Amino acid sequence: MALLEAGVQEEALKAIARAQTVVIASHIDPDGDALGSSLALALLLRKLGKKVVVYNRDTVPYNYRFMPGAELVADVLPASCDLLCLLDCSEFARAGDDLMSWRGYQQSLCIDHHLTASVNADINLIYSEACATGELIYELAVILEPGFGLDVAVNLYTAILTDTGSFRYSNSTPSSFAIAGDLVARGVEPWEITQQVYESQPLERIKLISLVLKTLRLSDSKLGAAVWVTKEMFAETGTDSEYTDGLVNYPRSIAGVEVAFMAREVGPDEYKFSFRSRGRVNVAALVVDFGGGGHHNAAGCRLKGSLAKLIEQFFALVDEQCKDSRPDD
Ligand SMILES: [Mn+2]
Repeated sequence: MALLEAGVQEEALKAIARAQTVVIASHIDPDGDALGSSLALALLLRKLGKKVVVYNRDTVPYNYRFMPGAELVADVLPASCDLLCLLDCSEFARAGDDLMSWRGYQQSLCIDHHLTASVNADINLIYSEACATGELIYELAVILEPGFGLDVAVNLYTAILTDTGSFRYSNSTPSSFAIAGDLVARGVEPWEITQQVYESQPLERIKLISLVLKTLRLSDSKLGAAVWVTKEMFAETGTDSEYTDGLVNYPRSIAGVEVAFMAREVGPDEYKFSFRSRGRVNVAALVVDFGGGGHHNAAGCRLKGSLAKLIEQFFALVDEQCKDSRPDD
């Protein structure tokens, strides 16, 4: 496939071929793509006889524990390795403080598809047109081991399924469907994966959703919508942040809403904001001034301050941005 620039891909393949010991790391609060691309690459490299450590600061969320190799994910870094592969994020800081300060690698390779990627690994295989990092790993997989098995296929399918919102988002390209088709041909059962990822919700999550939906607020123009989740809500329902995945899609799904966000309390007067756009507003650009990043339709940032004031500030920004862009821009 011609998706990747041959030069960088070749460089990446050479680095992988040279390495005997590999650490695969990904961003904190891992999603289906972070885990799917990490585990797919790990299983491929193990098959090639390499020693692989899969690192993540955080634990695997309940709905991704079925993924083949999920038990490999650990929050411990080895003393050293030949190659560090940083997947689904381009900044070492996104993988947590421990990874950021770790210097135990000879060479670093970043494989990512985020828009606001700042390039800082030795080799940077970054392609923002890819629907998921899993798509870039697939491109490597068909070269590294053309006959790769169901374990790798399930991970890549989950990566692409989740990052395309089950093939509903605008990043679902002919290539996403072609790769998914190939993975299904290799034995992936779409309904099996759907049930694991989306239809295995603990009752506690539904209770949390009912609390979060009660916080719903709309901006003056009704083009922006916000919800929030507090530590108190987690305590009341016996949940934690891993139960909030996808919650921000509820306010975005309201007719007329262009941008929705969810604020999650992470410390005293400190919040993590997840933004979702319907397409008119580039939310990656919206959060960049606040030290955040992401994609056109999905981005995030972390801020300190009064929640009410932060929400007002973002509502004002959203209303202004929507005023500036006509629906068919
Ligand atoms: Mn991704």
